Formats: sequence, structure tokens, C-alpha cells
Amino acid sequence: MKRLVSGIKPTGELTIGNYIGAIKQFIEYQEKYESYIFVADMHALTVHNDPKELKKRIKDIVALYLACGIDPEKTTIFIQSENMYHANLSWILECNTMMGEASRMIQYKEKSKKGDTTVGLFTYPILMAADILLYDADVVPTGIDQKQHVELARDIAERFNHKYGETFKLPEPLIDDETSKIYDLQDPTKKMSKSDDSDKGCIFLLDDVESARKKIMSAVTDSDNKIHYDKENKPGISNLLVIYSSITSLSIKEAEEKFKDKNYGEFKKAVADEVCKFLFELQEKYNEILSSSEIDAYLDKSNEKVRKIASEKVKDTFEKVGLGR
Ligand code: LTN
Repeated sequence: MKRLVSGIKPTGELTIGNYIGAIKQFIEYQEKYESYIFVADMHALTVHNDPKELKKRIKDIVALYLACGIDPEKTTIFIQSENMYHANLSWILECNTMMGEASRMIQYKEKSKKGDTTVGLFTYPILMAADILLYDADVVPTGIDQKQHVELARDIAERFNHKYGETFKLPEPLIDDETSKIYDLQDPTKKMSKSDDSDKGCIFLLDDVESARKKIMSAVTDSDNKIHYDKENKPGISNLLVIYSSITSLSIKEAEEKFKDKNYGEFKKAVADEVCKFLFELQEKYNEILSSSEIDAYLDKSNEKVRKIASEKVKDTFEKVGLGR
């Protein structure tokens, strides 16, 4: 079975957009790939985070992923900082990455424009390369914004292999399906984002059900009062159709057919009903998982498993470059 590795940065609360755009895909991938998903808590430090909030979010994410249907038997979920080999390998890779290629990273260029840049923000993609190369990942599912970073990981691996002999597998990016991207309910031309300032357009997985209902009922639409998918001209309605079809597992066509004689009010109510039902059931599972001791036992077991893989890779790498006795 091919191996999949992906990380989620614990900044901001998870939204229904994360569920539809990413988590749902992981649930499909786990049938096909030996999957490793980690909470990239070390990556979160590249921007300021309140330590207490960060710690809470880390476990929240694990509980939410499990509650969403990630199967702990098929997917190994772990916490990056609990496996120190990520940082170990990252250093070796830093010493095999050229300033020029790291400086070309678009995300760094964009983020550093705002000033106050730490060295960590600059070397972030190299830590990400370590995350991937440690596990001999075949595929790395991620948003289009991370494609360049996966390609950098590949370049670093290729250079290292050439210089020191075959050590790392070359990973392939698996780019998120754009058709399942969810947009802001108040501004449906903008991605629904977990780190946005206003949360009126954003449904969090831990939103209370009634406020989620309100957000959907006040979603921005258009005045045409016809329900069909047209992303260009009807971004608000199209977004609601994607949400509805993803949650109910109907196709867009089936959803369009179902609402062809309905008005926007009726349609929004139906979307809200489905979303609320989904959130309610999800939160029930989430609370159950968080309050049981099983989550810690599971994370301990995952940690042991990934440490074993990672320690072998780091040992091999140290050996190849000539470190130690
Ligand atoms: N940079 C990614 C998170 C991330 C990641 C990874 C994704 C960190 N390490 C390794 C895939 C593989 C992000 O910002 N979404």
C-alpha cells in the first residue's frame, strides 16, 4: 500500500470548509493509502499563538478528526512535536537546501511582506520537507498553496539522494479537489477561512447549532431566486449547493433537481437543517472522544509507531552524512 502523509496547522478553529475540503477526502484516502496525519504544532509557532490556546487546539483537532470519521485503525494521527525526529531531520535538510531555492517560496515572500519575520517562517518549508521525507511518503494531500513546498521537499530529496546515495523517496503532491472548496457565507468569492477576523461567514465544527443555523439563513445570495449551480454568476447559491451535497452525499445535480421548484428561503432552511444535524452528531462524538482516556492511549500508540519509522530514517541520514562516531 502506498503511504500518505499530511499535516494540519493548529491555528484557528476547524470549519465546515476544512471538513468538506480536506477531512472528507482523508476519509476516502485512508481506504487506499497507509495514512499518517499529524497536527503540525511546531509549524504553528511560526506565527504568534497563545500557549494555552495552542495546547487546547492540538487535542481538539485530533478529537475532531476522529469524530469526523477518520478511522484510527487505518490512519495514524499523531502530534508533530511529540516526535523529535522531525526537528532532527529538518536540520540536516536545512544544510542541504540552497538559500536561493528557499527564498523563492511564494508563501514566505507573501507573508514576510508584512514585516516582523522570524527565521522560522523562512525555514518552515524545510521542516515540512522533513515531515514528509521522514516517512517515505508517496503522496502528500494538501491545498494548492502548499504545492510549491511539496515540490521543494522533492528537490531536496533528489539532491540529497544524488549526493549521499538513495535515502529518501520522492513525494508527489495530491492537490485538493477545487470543486469541494467552501466559500465564506458573507462573501462567497472568498475562501471560508479558520483564521478570518469576522466569523459570520464561517461555520465552525464546534459552533453551537443555533448560531450555525443563523449564519446559513443569513448567507449572501442573489436576487434571481433560482437554485442551480453557477459559480461565476451565483457564487452564494453554488456554495450552499456544494455544502448541501457534500453533507448529504447527493450529487450537485440531484440537489438541483430536489430544489428546482423551491425558493431561497426553503432551500436555506433545508441546508441549515442538514448542517445542524451534522454538527450535532459530530459534536456528540467529539465530546465523547475528548472525555474518554482512549484518545491519550491512542496518541501514545501512534507516537510509538511513528517514532520507530522516523528514528530509522534519521539514523540512516546521520550515517550517510557522517555524523557521530
Ligand atoms: N504547511 C501546511 C501544513 C503542513 C504539512 C506538512 C502539510 C506542515 N507539514 C507536511 C503536508 C505535509 C499548511 O500550512 N497547510
